[in-house]
Amino acid sequence: MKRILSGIQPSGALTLGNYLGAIKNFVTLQQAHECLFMIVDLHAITVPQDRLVLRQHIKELAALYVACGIDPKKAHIFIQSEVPAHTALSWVLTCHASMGELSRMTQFKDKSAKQEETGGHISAGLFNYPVLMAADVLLYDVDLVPVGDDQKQHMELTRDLAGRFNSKYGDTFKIPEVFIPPQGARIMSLQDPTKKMSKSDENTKNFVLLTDELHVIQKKIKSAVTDSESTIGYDPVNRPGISNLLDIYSCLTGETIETLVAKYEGKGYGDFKSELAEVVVTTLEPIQQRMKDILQSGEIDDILDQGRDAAMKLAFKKLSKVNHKVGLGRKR
Ligand code: ATP
Ligand code: LTN
Repeated sequence: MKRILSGIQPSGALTLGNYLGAIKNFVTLQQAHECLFMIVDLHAITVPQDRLVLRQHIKELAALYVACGIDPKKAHIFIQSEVPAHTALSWVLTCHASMGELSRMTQFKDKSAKQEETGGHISAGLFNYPVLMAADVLLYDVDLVPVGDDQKQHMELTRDLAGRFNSKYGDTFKIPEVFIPPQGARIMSLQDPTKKMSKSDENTKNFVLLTDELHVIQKKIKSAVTDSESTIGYDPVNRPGISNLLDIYSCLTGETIETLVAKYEGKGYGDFKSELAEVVVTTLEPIQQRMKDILQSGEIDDILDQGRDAAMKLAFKKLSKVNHKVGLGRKR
């Protein structure tokens, strides 16, 4: 049985992009694999966070995992900061990563530019972000890491660091494969379909949040940017708006793009968007209801305790091996 691990930052309510690019695949993968799903709060603090809001987001993300269909009996759900081995391994890996390779990370370039624009400082944590992500993965002998398209470069770095460590100290880390879903890996912004849908976007019309009120979801989908043509067609380069909406529709219903294009032949954007809005609402309504129930029931703390204990055992073993290989501490 293969081992799968992934994580999401509790940096805000999740978008439809996070759902289609990540969580939906986690739910499928848990059926046949051993899974670990994290709430990566240490990654979230690489940019400023309000402490009370962060705490709230951590709990909500845990509840959302379960509400979306992750079964705590099949998968371990845990909070990254509750397993200290993540930061410990991250330090050792930091000492094996180069400034040059970390400077080339496009997410660092984008996020640091954004911090600069808004007058915020650029933390060293933001620079080291990908090394912490590598530690998250390498602690657990993971086979497969399901992520959206934007995390490809970080996963390449993870593989490089693992390979480098193995050749210096002998076989220590399993080199993980990355799983980018064939569809839904890059859901685009609703108002600017040339950039990815992101939960930290200032313009709330650019994304649908999984927790948005249903009438707000309807409105956001109906006012999504398309183009001046009048047919429903798929051409991501020349017609990114309608193509993005077709991707969302297809991911949610399982109908192929060709089927959808045929289904809407002779119909206009108005009909298409209304029906897509209905599809999104039908998917999200039960998730929202389950999330409320889970938060009210208080069951999430037990789930997170169990997840932490299971993760801690695995992680401690790997960390001890690494420390020994590097020559840290004492020999007993
Ligand atoms: P932020 O905007 O705060 O940096 P994010 O949503 O880009 O956050 P995460 O919350 O860490 O980043 O992402 C969790 C998962 O969702 C990752 O696997 C990421 O690749 C995926 N993801 C994020 N945005 C999209 C998107 N627009 N389309 C598909 N997958 C996405
Ligand atoms: N950087 C990732 C979140 C993340 C992650 C991980 C994903 C942190 N650690 C380990 C997979 C495996 C992102 O999606 N922004």
